[in-house]
Amino acid sequence: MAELRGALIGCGFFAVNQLHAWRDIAGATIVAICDRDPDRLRIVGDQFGIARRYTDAMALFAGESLDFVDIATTAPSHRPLVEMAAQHRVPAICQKPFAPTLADAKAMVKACTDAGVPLMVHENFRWQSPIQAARAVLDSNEIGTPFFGRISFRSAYDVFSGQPYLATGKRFIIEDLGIHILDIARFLLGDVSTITTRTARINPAIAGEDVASMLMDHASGATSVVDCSYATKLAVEPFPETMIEIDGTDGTIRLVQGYQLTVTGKSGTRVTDVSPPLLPWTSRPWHNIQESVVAIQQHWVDCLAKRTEPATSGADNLKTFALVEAAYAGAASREPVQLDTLL
Ligand code: NAD
Ligand code: 89V
Repeated sequence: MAELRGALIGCGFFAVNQLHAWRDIAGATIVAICDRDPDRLRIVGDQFGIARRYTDAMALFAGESLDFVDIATTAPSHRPLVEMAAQHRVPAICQKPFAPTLADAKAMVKACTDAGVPLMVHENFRWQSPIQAARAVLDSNEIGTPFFGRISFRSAYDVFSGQPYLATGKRFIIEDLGIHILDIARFLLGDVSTITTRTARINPAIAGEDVASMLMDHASGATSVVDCSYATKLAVEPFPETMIEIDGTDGTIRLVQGYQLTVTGKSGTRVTDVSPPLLPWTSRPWHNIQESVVAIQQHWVDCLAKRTEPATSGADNLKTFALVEAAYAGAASREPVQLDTLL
């Protein structure tokens, strides 16, 4: 198959990982980049040797013949850029959080469906190799049917120096990080019917909540707890590891700090090191996230080639995004929220 021609919009903090990953992926090349900030455009264009550069996305779509676009801007620009891609019949990847509101996200899915173009949300955490390893254990039926899960991300890592906008929004941890952890809960235990949420702001220097505790009922009958914190000072900083506990009818899964996976099941107990590999361009502690970027982008290329729906398609991600909206609504009301009222 001919190499796919892609363009990347938004050359900021995280896009650098996406561009490194595109270089590692067979079947696709980034032929043009766009950023409204000329300095970011120059720095990133020079770093990756990409000569075709645009400060305006409309000019990019008009000037290039593209097989896909990779939108790596922050949420306020996602809807106009995805709708622009749909108008030009260009398949689109859109970074998380999908949109500022669920109504925007639904409109984006509709625009792409109506135009007949694939849409994938760059929801990469479920593609981390330790998370994939936990999923593989569930698929093997080693622990039987899961009835309880705890998916946990607790840290005191300074995310604000790399992403200063995270300190200023009214919403913080659920919208930015919790969205990943909620998606992992869906990935491992299936869709959710009800969520109950409590939040807190511990760091007085930020505007949003930095602690969130969520209790969920899954359609399968399983119960899960998703807990996230950026106010948790530990002896050894675990960022950006997600810890997992799953109890099943025939055993248990425990993914603990240091990427150690213990499975107790039908064939006894097995401890495996599921550390993500350190690729030439990745660095600790981010390598766990960085490697998942390669995996999700390769998945996108494979899906385009096979004409199959990506695992984190726009339609799929509405269910994760709805959990975010439901969590904020439930934190405000202190009442459980039914997901079917939102979808
Ligand atoms: P950033 O602010 O560093 O970069 C965004 C870039 O987009 C900026 O350079 C800005 O000038 C450009 N931009 C914004 N609107 C534009 C428009 N309409 N046209 C052209 N350029 C535009 O932000 P970031 O930290 O790189 O985050 C980008 C997105 O990635 C966010 O949605 C964030 O949540 C997400 N993110 C995801 C992960 C992950 O693991 N999936 C990790 C970090 C950040
Ligand atoms: O993945 C993210 O969206 C990042 C971080 C892991 C730092 O929260 O913002």
